[in-house]
Amino acid sequence: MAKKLLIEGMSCGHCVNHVTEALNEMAGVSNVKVSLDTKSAVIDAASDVKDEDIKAAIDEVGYEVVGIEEI
Ligand SMILES: [Cu+2]
Repeated sequence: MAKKLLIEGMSCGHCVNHVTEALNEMAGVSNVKVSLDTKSAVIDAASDVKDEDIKAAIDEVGYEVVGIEEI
């Protein structure tokens, strides 16, 4: 399913790359598109990908997921 992640802490293209890589490394996550303008990411997540695991992966690279919406 498609999900939109609201992410705090990104300030430049490097941040976008860090977040993009962290999401791409997750099993079951594909079609990662991270936007600095809207401080968000859109991903396709397999049904067994847990929101808490997404939050942990983003936290690990230094950013914070403040919201996850199904879209
Ligand atoms: Cu940056």
